[in-house]
Amino acid sequence: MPDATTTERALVMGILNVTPDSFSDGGRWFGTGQAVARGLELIAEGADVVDVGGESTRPGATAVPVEEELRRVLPVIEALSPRVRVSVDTTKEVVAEAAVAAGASLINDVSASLWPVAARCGVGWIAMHRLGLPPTMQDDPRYDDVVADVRDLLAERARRALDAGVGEVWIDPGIGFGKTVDHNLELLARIDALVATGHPVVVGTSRKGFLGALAAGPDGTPAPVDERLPGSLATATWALHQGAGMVRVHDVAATVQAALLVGRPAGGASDAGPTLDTEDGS
Ligand code: HH2
Repeated sequence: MPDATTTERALVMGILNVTPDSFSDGGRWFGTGQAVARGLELIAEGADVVDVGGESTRPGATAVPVEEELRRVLPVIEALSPRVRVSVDTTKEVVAEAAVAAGASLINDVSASLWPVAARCGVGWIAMHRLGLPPTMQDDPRYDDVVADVRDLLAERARRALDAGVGEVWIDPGIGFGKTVDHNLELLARIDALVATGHPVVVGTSRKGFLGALAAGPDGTPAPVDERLPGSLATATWALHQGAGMVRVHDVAATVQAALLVGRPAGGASDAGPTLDTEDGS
């Protein structure tokens, strides 16, 4: 399976929400068959990791019982994990453990608290920052210094995970999780500060609300989710340019193209990739 050190470009994690209520694609891949088919599409588009989640974390989302979350994600993980690296997007210990038994090798943890499970199961762990919980996290979030606060919390969690024996620890600023538009932009402008901790960094901006707000129409209506690809791609590219090792996205093919460009050495084509001369001379 590829990792950040062996591929020529940063990694692209494709989002697979097996939920009826996710903010951008809720209900589209809710059945197991639909979800597996979508996962195969993400693989065909070039996803290095497919992130399977059975509980929406969008602002205002309600919690899903364990049994229901297991029912949603396990068959999808079993079907996809022989073909691609699978992460499980969960905050529940029981779900994380069962997902690993079903084939997941990375725990994507928006609560930044499941490192003991990752240590016990011998898998990788993503620690994401959030302030508050989904039902209320967008109600007036405040920080002393958002970049320093997020970086310090993540560095502390990463250190604990490494001390506990987790071999692969990623950190993620948690764009949109208890953050205003300005907080998100400040964090995006300082991804380099997270990279400087020495831990590999994941960033997820794909189709998120702040992109809709920034691209609002003249009457202030946010751009709809299916019109947020330009902002999604721009912010993913921006994060990669500052050294992020992985981006979590809905639009995998477009992001893989961006990742290839950002990874290309300045001043010419790399030996490893296709040349920049094309048949149509462009
Ligand atoms: N964002 C979401 C969910 N999981 N995990 C990481 N590591 N980083 C993120 O930024 C992140 C995440 C929210 O996006 P999405 O999965 O598309 O929506 P929903 O939570 O509504 O299912």
